[in-house]
Order: sequence, then C-alpha cells, then structure tokens
Amino acid sequence: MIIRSLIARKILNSSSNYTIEIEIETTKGKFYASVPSGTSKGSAEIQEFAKDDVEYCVDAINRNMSEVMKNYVVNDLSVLNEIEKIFKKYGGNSVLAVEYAIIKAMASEMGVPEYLLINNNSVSMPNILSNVIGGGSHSFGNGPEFQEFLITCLNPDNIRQAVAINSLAYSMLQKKIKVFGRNQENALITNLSNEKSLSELSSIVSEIADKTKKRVVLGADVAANHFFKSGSYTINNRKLSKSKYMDYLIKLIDKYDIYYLEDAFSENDVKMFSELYSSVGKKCLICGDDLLATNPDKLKKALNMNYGNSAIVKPNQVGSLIKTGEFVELCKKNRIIPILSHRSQETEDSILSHLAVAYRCPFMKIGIAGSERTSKLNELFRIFK
Ligand code: 2PG
Ligand code: MG
Repeated sequence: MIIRSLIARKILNSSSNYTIEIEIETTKGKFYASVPSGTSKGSAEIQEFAKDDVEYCVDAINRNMSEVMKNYVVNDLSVLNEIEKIFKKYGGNSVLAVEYAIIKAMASEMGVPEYLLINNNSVSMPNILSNVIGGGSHSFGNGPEFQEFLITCLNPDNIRQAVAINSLAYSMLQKKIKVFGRNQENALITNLSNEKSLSELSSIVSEIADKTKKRVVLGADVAANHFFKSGSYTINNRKLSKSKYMDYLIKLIDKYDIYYLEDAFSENDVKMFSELYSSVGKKCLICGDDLLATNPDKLKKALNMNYGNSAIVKPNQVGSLIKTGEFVELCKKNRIIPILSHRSQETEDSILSHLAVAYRCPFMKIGIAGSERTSKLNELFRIFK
C-alpha cells in the first residue's frame, strides 16, 4: 500500500475539547482516525500532545510530515515501529492517530476488517462493562466519591443481549434514582453516597438477573487517587486511615457482591492493592488502571507485588500500539484479565472495538449512551453480526 497523503486536523471530543484526527489517502480512498483524552489521568501516563498543545501538533505534523509521508510504502504492520519513532515527538495521541489510520487503510487494502488485520488467528467477543452512575472527578465532585458504578453480564447469549442488559439497567436507574444530569460518559449524576449507589444498582442487577436468568454483576471504578491525601482516604467527609478504608471496601464488596473493583487505592499504594487482593481476590476482580497506565514496565513491578488479577488497557496512556500489544501479552502470560477501555473524553472512532476483539479481551469497558460510546457498541454489533 502506498500512502498518497497524510493530513492532521483538530476535531472535537465528547467534552468539546480538541483532539487530533489524522486523514490518510490511498488508492482505496480516505481513512480517518482520532484518539480520545482522559480526565482523571494517572501520573504515569504519557503526554497526549507535545507541549500539551493539540494545535501545535496539528500544525507541526502538517508542516513537517506531509512530504515525509507522501508516497510512503506500507507492506505490513511492522511499519508501526518506524511510525512510532518519527511521530513520537508530537505526543502519544498523534502517534496513535497515525497508527489507527494506517490500520484502517491497510485493512481496506487487504479487504479484511481491522481486527483480523491485527490478529488473524482467533478473536473473541468481549463482555461489556458499562458505566451507569458517575461520581468522583467525572461528576464535578457532587456525587459519590467512587468515579463509576458499572454493570456487566458474564454469560450473555450474544453481543446484543450483553448491551441490552446494560441499557435496561441504565433506564431502570433513571426512573428509580434522582438524576441531576449526565456526565461526560453519559453516566447518571446523583447525590447518592457510594453505598446508596451500590445498593440501588444492586437491586436492579438482581431484578435483571432474575428476569433474564443470566449472571449479571456489578462493579466500580473507585479512581481513589482523587480522594487520597496525606495518607488518608476521605469518604463522606471523614478521613479514613488506610486500614479503616480497607475495612470499608471489604464490607462493601461482601454486602453488595461486588465483582469488579478498579483503582481501589491511589496509584502509589501497590501494597494496599495486594492486601485487598489477598483477602477478596477469589471472588472479585481487583483491577489496576492509573496504577499501571498500560505500561509493561509498571505491570511487571505490580506483578511482583501480586497486586491483583485484571488490568485496564487504554492505548493512549502509553501512546504506542506496540507497547499496548506488549502490555496485553504480559497480562495474558500472567493470568491477568485485560480490559480494553474507552476514555472519558471520547471521539466517535470505533477502532477500540477492533482492538478489544483482536486482543481477545474478556471485557470492554464502555459507556452505554451517547454517540461516542454507541459508535463502539454498534461496531461490535457489526463485527458479531
Ligand atoms: C477511567 C476512565 C474511563 P478517564 O478512569 O477508567 O472511564 O476515565 O478517561 O477520565 O481516565
Ligand atoms: Mg479508571
């Protein structure tokens, strides 16, 4: 395949902030790709844009890279090594936008879907983990301290049922709880506490499980970084020591049968992750997000501490598709469940669904409403017919 031209432009993400879109033209047509942004970012994440300035990156790519990329030959995906080297100076989101656009163009050239281009061996359908109630920094500090209350069906008959169950929970919640609006992931904003949010969701989960005769469970992304300060975790305006906070979490896990818990502690508290994992790891997925930042080196260190059993995969935390692939492989080698995740400030690009399928992630974490989320769910409907 020969790239005729490459253009960068600014486009809006779901929070009305700008991100980068790359357009590549080949003999097969034009291919577009864009990359989302985070709001509650881990400190180990790579810079999304050089100089923290999307405009600078777009201008610099158009000025410096259009000649370099004109008539650029792509034989296979090993080209991503060179692409990462030459685009790195424009930041992680720029690198990924170029990589995604090349994958889309190449898939079209070869007449295969993107997920098969990335992995032509065997692929699998992810279960869908949806954020239905939002708190923490995603909801401007008004609601519960936990950032996300999640639902998933563990044994759906097919992708449509997996999504339908989560939509049903979302609409039942809207009728049941007082809703003040929707956050940037379209999760419901409430003024309920963590515990009340879990109890409302838990009764809906049981109702749906009874009705569908499926295994439906709940989870939370605690995103504990934002309420951890000077050695304590603040819940309901009360400062809890690390051990009191651990007791609080374990009680919630037991009482509400929490199946999935992400970033239960601040990103530097690996020791607490492993303590929690050793006490509840048999019944609950203990997941690292900010803790690992999709970085294989950080994962290796956390594995030495036996931090948990699952890991969030967000390519733009590490700004490299090659490193993202290494991270997923390392997860699998160590029986860690990789969970492909959206970001809070998403675009309508649906490439993440292809990555979840190609990487054989058992779960994909994605919201249930709003076109930047539904574009990815709809792409899964297309992939699995
Ligand atoms: C998270 C994500 C996605 P953000 O913490 O898991 O829900 O949020 O993109 O703001 O980091
Ligand atoms: Mg998270």
